[in-house]
Amino acid sequence: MIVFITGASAGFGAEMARTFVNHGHQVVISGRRKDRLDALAAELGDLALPIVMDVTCKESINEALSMLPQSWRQVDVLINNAGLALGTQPAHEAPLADWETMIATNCTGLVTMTRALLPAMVERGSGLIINLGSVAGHYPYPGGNVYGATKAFVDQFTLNLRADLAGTGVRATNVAPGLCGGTEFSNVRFKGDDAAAAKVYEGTVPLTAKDIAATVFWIATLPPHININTIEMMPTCQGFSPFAIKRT
Ligand code: NDP
Ligand code: 8X3
Repeated sequence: MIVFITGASAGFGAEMARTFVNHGHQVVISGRRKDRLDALAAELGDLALPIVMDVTCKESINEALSMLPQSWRQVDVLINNAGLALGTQPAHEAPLADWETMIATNCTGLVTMTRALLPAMVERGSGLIINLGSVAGHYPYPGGNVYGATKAFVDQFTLNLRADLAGTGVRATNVAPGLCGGTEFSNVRFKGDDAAAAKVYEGTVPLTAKDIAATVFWIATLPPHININTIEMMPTCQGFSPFAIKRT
């Protein structure tokens, strides 16, 4: 298989790349940080192709895709993993620029990549789009405002893809994890405040990038007649809270 992963320079994406390459698949590893991609490519060898690309920039996506060598063009699996949360402030205090960046990355970037690679999949009658959603798209929490909304978009976009792709042989899946440690997610969310980031996982046994990679690999290697629509996963230590009621 040829697998195209966005956001492979860290976290889930890097671990997915390792998993697919270890099983003999070709993997395009993309992201903005060239040094990270080059280091991962050096680790993984010829089955990994590093491509510098910013999903928030249509021109960057088009340029990256146009640079793919002929033997890498027939992408079987697109994993729209690049994404981020910025901040945990309440909606009335959050910087608008953070909201714009989350929407540009988690929504616009994801649909731009999908629109670019989907027609060839439909033409061939096979292919798989795996989108990284989140439990934040299923349940509200304070400070989750736009991040959660972008992931709810991922949820519905994936289901609507399924509706349009019926009968084409092309599959689509939303993978929605909960608390997952060992990635740069919280370091990015807290804008480099690594102490605040570490606190998120204190006293927990969170999911790991390996758990997510194993799940994604399982989905991608199912027989072609099976489509996982949505898979939501949490660490056992994570649960739900009662409704918050502010009493006078
Ligand atoms: P990381 O921060 O570790 O990795 C994010 C990846 O996305 C990096 O490789 C980064 O690469 C890339 N990325 C960010 N912005 C862009 C951009 N504009 N263009 C291209 N690549 C970009 O996070 P995780 O691995 O934890 O998260 C991966 C996905 O999973 C995200 O969509 C996240 O929302 C989702 N998720 C994470 C959870 C968690 O708890 N960790 C739980 C649920 C969902 P670079 O900076 O080099 O561009
Ligand atoms: C990441 C999970 O709960 O931090 O999508 O929003 S959470």
